[in-house]
Amino acid sequence: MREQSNPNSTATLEQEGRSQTTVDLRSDTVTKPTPEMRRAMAEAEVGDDVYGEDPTVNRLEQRAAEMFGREAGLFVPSGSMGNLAAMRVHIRPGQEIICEERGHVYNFEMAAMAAIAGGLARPVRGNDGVLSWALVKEAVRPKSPFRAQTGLIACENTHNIAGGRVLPPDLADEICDEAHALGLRVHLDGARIFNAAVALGRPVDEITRKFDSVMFCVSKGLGAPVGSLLLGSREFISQARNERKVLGGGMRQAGVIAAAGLVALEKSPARLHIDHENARLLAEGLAGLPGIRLDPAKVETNIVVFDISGTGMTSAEISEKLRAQHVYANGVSPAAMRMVTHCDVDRAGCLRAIELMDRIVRRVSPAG
Ligand code: TLP
Repeated sequence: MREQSNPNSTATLEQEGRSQTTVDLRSDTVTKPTPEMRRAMAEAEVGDDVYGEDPTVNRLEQRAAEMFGREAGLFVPSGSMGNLAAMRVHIRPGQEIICEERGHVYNFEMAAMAAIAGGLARPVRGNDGVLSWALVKEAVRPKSPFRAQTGLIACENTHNIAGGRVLPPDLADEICDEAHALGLRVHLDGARIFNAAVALGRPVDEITRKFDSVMFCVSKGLGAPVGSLLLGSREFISQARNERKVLGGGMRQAGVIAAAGLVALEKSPARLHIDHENARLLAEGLAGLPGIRLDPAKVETNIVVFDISGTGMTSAEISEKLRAQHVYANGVSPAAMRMVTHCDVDRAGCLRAIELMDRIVRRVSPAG
């Protein structure tokens, strides 16, 4: 469990010049390391990881690989770098990458897929972000001298912009089986795979077993300050290690941050259900407000995305009004907003966000 003294402690907030009552729902990336993480960081045994000599990084890579039933793991500074290194290993420049239309690799990674991996996105619209083989197969290019060829299929679980939707394991397995039958590889952006595992009540190795490579983040809901892991076969990871260096991600005494990742991996999954309960609470409260469209039954994990077009305000306007009262939330488009629960917001914070949203959409002044 996360220690009580850490989250948004008055001292920390004062040091940062933030209000004691800030409720930050912008992302689960905003979480601060727990005292246990900070202790582990201070005491971490380190070495030069580019030489493979950092014992703490090695332990994190081995532990992650073991949890996911994989031969090897690679610690990378960010989820974006993990996805990019994987894409550079899997495809040749000029090949297509089939991904979900609102997927992170396509929309939020600065077109690195094209600019640095040489891939052309072939986006497919999923059902609430959920891909199936029936949808993916339509986008697979037949062998042709006139067409760029499919190089990779990239899935996302949970799906961020679709509101933290879980990719059902049978659909994931089918995509992988059918892709493999055609000689295609499948990569999983599992930035929040532990949230999916908790929602499904199944271990991460079971729900990711057929993917050729998996990326997950310790720096999101798991609460570590920095880092992600890329997992796969020994051969894949050895190639990805070279790609990490090409991308400038060869870190030296990275055990200092890997130590927090180890704590996150061992301790944090056990508390993610709290974030899911808070997200559901938030969704149920928001769904009843005038001008907001949202189906709380679809909120399976820690992300709530909702349509605000009926409020007559844009997401930027609502964000600004929220921020003035120390509640932070961002738009995903002018007509939609996202709120993400995590270990540094509690039930009371979510209730406060609902109450404030109620006043904003009803145009009642925050002071009442
Ligand atoms: N997502 C961030 C933003 O970039 C949108 C967030 O606040 O949610 N895959 C998925 C599914 C992600 O949501 C993210 C980050 C990443 C990859 C990239 O991770 P980082 O930020 O570590 O590069």
